[in-house]
Amino acid sequence: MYRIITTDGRAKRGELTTVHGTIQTPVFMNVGTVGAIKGAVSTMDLHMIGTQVELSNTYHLHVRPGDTVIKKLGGLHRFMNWDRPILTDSGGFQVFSLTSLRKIKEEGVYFHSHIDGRKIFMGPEESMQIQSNLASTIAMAFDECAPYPADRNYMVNSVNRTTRWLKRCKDEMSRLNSLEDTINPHQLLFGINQGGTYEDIRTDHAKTIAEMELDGYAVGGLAVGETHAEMYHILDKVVPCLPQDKPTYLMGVGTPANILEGVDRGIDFFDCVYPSRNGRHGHVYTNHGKLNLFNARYELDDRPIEEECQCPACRNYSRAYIRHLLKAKEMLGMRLCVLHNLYFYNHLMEEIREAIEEHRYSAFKKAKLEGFLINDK
Ligand code: PRF
Ligand code: ZN
Repeated sequence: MYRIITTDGRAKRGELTTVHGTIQTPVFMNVGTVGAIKGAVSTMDLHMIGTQVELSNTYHLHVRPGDTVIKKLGGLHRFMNWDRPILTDSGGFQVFSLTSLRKIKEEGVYFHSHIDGRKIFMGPEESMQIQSNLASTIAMAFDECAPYPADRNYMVNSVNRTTRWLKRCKDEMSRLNSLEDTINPHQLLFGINQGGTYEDIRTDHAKTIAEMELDGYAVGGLAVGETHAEMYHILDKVVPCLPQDKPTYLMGVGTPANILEGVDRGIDFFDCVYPSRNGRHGHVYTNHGKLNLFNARYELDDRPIEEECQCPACRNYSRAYIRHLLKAKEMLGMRLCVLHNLYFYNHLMEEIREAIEEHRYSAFKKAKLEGFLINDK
């Protein structure tokens, strides 16, 4: 059940109530592709840094350890010891970005595993069955994220197939949710809008899926090579075509600036590997831009990464110490940077929610964006 608490311009402050608790939106989901946040971050850590939703991947967990194994162990929540909401991506994106020798057919996709090369088939039904076995809170529809750029003819065919796949996802999900041995019979299904940067294909598709009464609506196929201006333009056109009483999700996005702009265009859910990936490389976010802790200027810097930050890294350690850990290749160095970055994103979302509640989002966004530029000049 999704409820809008208040709005400020197009920005929405809402909440989505699920069987695993209520999600305050706008929210940033923390990415744990294989059921673990990269950088040796535990679910105990996630509680400490304010994570609301964990995101895992259908394709990865199907390949290893296997969704049937996870089902036997009580589902993904129990397996990874995380009791708050989990969103699983459908495999639609990962199959296209990770695997080789793919063949896309009407029934689904034939491809080779990126782990051992074995042949796998995944279609809408298989994706729903795997996500039902994982028993995530929110399942994503099986879609094709078309390459960028793709010609118009390719895009029309791809999007039409994604629409037919979505109908099959919906049917299969309602069948699975009514089975006796389903771990989470209340699993939600989000549909995914596609269409690249073709405005008319996008909006036509959005209107079509808007009528399918899904639990939420994602905008996929963005942040795949187009400019930020193109991405924002598509959001300007597409979000108004999606149901206003359902949550929206901008998949795989993005930088703190992208999130501020997405919220401003009515987006409720975000996810991205940036905070964990950058953290593993010693790149940390601050309100004054990103820092590279490998830089020699931090050798004797006794200050925390960010003065006011309440994360476990900033409350206990200096830039100089974390830099030393990174250079000595001690795992703790990476871990502290990832914890700081995820805390930074989660905390940014908290500030965003507060700004919308107080109807000062526009000024808040402007001040944040100006701050981010300071170190990047
Ligand atoms: N589809 C799915 N997952 C995704 C995407 C998509 O288009 C993207 C695109 N940025 C990220 N993750 N299923
Ligand atoms: Zn910090």
